[in-house]
Amino acid sequence: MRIRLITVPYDSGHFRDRMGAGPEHLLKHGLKDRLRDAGHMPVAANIHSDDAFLAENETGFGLMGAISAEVRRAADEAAFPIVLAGNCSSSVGTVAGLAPARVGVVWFDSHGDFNTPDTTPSGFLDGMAVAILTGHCWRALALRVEGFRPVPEQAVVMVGARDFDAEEHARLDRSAIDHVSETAVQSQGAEGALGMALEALAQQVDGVYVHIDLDVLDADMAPVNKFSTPGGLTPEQLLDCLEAVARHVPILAAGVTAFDPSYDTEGATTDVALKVVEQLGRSGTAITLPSS
Ligand SMILES: [Mn+2]
Repeated sequence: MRIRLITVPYDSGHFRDRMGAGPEHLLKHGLKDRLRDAGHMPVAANIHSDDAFLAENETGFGLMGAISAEVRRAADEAAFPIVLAGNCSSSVGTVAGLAPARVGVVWFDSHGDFNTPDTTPSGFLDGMAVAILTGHCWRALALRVEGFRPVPEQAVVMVGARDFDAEEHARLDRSAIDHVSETAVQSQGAEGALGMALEALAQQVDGVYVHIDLDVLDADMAPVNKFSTPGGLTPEQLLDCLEAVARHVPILAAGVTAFDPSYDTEGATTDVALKVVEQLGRSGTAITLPSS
């Protein structure tokens, strides 16, 4: 399979800083060779902002537009797009690039990313990524990302989220987003915990975007960033979950985000991240999108 590795080395508009260092770290640690060894043809496409002054929101939404264009390019060449990004808000660009396909979202993350500008305690744009995707906020800027249409809440399955802000949690409870906890995965296994939610998703969409904020992993086993929390999925559970997704619904694109290599003092997280991308290589579906 042709794989378009789209790297977005930014965190909150900062180039190669903090989680913005993750994408190139994975390339340096042999990501392309691993994919080649598995029989794929990886092509790296590096996204850079040409903003004269880098600013979180302006640069962030500009990057989403560039990601959308790269994902469309992947579809044109029947390649599977994997976006390696500092930020979870990259998801908006990836989903936009898959238009006009009806796209669902499977969202792995220790956080809900479901704040809005009016509920966020931090102001961090990434804490709003799912809210942007589902059309709850930042609508004007999101609609400027070519191809973007809000994803219906009922086409979103959230897996492993365990660290919420109070108002964010209330918003999530009121929404139609399906939330599968890490404890459900741990007690029922990936298929048992996710099977029904994925079947429901498969009924509604042409395929899914799989978002892997690596901090869905248990921080004690694989520290990912300053927001990592203990009690999450083990590496094996995450890989099992990705296999389960692929059994039920075509994976049209994937994103691997939020990895700050400075937290990975033992190399454990790098190892899991490489395995996750390998698993995505096995699971992905390279599609040719109908032209809109
Ligand atoms: Mn996130």
